[in-house]
Amino acid sequence: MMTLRWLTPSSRSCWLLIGWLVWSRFGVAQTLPPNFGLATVASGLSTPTVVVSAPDGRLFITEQNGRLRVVRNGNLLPTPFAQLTVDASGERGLIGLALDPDFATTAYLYVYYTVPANGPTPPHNRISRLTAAGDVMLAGSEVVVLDLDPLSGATNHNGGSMVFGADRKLYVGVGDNAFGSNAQNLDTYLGKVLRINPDGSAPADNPFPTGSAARRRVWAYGVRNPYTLTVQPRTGRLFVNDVGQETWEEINDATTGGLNFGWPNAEGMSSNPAYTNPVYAYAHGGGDGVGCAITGGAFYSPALAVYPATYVGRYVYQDFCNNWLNTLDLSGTTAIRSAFATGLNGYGVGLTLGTDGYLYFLSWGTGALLRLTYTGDVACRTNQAGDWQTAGLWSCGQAPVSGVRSVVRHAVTLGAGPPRQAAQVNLEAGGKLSFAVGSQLRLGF
Ligand SMILES: [Ca+2]
Repeated sequence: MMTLRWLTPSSRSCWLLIGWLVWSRFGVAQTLPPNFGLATVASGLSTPTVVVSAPDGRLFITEQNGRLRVVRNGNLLPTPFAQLTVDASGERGLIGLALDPDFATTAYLYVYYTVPANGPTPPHNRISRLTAAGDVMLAGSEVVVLDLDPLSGATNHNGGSMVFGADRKLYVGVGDNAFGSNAQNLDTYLGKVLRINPDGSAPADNPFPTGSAARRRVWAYGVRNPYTLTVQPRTGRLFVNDVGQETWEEINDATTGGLNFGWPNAEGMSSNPAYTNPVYAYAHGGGDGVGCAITGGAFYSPALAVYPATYVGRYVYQDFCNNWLNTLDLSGTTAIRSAFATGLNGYGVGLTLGTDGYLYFLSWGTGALLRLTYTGDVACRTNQAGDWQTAGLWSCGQAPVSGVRSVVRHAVTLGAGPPRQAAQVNLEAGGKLSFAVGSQLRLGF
């Protein structure tokens, strides 16, 4: 087993974690809700760190060693998209990836990786922009966006997560480099969530618009190892999963700029009004709902839901050591946790929503890309306005027709006029029809 240092504060904890992992992998069966399962999409990855879904359906995967890989039509392409030169010691390496909001036209990708030491110059983390030429990087296309602080000898707490906000700014999670005091110092990038323009410059409307280069790019501070960031579709709310030290894993709402999340002076819930508490925190320990490191989170808010409606809108998150997925309902004032899956493949990271409506994550331990499958009802909805009998109208590629054995699980209202001339289909919230695989759908007229 490779190092677990990225997630563990001490060697003592490390051995405790290994104990949990052994217990988890060999003593606990995989449990998932009815009709859910795990499918291995790709294997043979080398310490995968992030998976991102492109609008064309491809999945881009970073490997810690600097390789960027592509999965197309369910196949891991043998030729890497790119091989970056990185320092991959400890938790360093190629550990972040975001696609340009206009990727379909710009072909820009943004990566976060550790530049190796160069003579007396220490290693540091870097954000660069790459340009795709099909399934490989356009040669010579790397443009450095931002170089972060020189790193100390500590190889852990590098963060690396990057997401574009609804404001088209790039948000970047940067770890504290294992020195907690960095997180409260606004004049270093370390221990922060940054907000930058895609060219690396500081937006004028950032919360600290004057001062040092770092200060002008700080969006949120007081974080330890903000391993993953997530933007909620439609609302644009920004959530930060901060890996904790000894006791708590945090999910923080960083939608508002300038917040201080307390590290290293507070962890988990604090009574100090200077610090913003997490919207949810879970304790360290063994079992479902507790763990050692929050390594992924994604809103299940797809264009096309392929899981049951009860999951739509939920925040799904994962723990590295205890191999579970839980969900949060964040729609109210208090986050409501629900159990979901336990005993999953080893050491999950990088939970993300695919454009196909499925959740994906990486098994850091086994080098696999996994898809959370659902084999119950399939979802079918209209993907454009038009005649309901046009097959291309329906996301499932199958025109619902009057017939037998039909199941309608969600009401649908057709526009006025004879069915064949119905020009508008109004769907319920969530816009979904569901019916059993292979059945035909009768619309009730
Ligand atoms: Ca905190």
